Amino acid sequence: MPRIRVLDSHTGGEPTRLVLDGFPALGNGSMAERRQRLSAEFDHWRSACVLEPRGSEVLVGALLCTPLDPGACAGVIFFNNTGYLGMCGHGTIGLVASLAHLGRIGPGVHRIETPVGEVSATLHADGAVSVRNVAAYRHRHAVTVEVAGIGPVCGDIAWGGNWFFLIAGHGQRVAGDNLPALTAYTRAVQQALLAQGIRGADGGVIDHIELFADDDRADSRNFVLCPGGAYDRSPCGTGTSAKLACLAADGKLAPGAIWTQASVIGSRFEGCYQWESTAASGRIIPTIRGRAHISAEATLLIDEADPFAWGIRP
Ligand code: PYC
Repeated sequence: MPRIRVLDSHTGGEPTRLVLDGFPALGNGSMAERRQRLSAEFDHWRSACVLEPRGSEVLVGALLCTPLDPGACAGVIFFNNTGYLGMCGHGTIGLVASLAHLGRIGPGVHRIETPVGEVSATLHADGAVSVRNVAAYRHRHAVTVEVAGIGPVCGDIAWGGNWFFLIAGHGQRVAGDNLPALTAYTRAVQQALLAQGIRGADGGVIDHIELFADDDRADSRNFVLCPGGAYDRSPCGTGTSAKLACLAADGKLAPGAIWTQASVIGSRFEGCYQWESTAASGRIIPTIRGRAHISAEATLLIDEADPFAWGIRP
């Protein structure tokens, strides 16, 4: 019977299931090549791991891989209920906390290979983790999309390791007791962007939608819709990176200044940035700091006689 050994954690409420072993071998290519192979040949391993009955739409999976560069500490491929992610900030914080829990790493700086490039993570002595993300940038400012049942919605398109549509003027109440309305609103925007062919710079689908509001204990509170319809319980590491890129482009946050981003459930990340080269490039290197907690050590069993052995697939 196939067995998959996993370590579960959550980062600000958003879960990460780290796959330690049991997945098929994916070769020795880059993380982008291995992600492509996982998706094309072994996608049922993803669904077995994160879909019901073992998982849920909220869960993000992280396949631990041997890095190409022996100097890196790990490679990782992130996935969710509908497919694969580029980078994942909360997941990287979970990965680092998990490797520390296993005694595989200690405090210090660790390089990690992802499908969209290398990131580095600092495990601090107090257990917090800072992720120095891939370069983030705003692709388009003030894009208006016509949304069925809502009307025109204006937002920025930015890359933070995934593609985001960031909306400030939405008229929604960004609060934990308003989740169905926030989900319906952002789902409608996500579908409108797709239907109208509004995409990222590389033609990538804009599959994360982010709403912003004021917060008493942070610089901002967000609601982030993830590609598969769940909302991010954390403030979203790649979403906060995209936000920092927009703040930098608007001249609203200086390099090195701390931005505290709260999630819709009140968990928080701290973010700051440096220009990648010059301000004129518009590209920033974001750093996101947060904390993860380990929630389970488990072995998933795949019983071929189980009609839902590979997950309840749509
Ligand atoms: O933290 O970057 C993130 C993330 C992406 C999707 C869910 N969390």
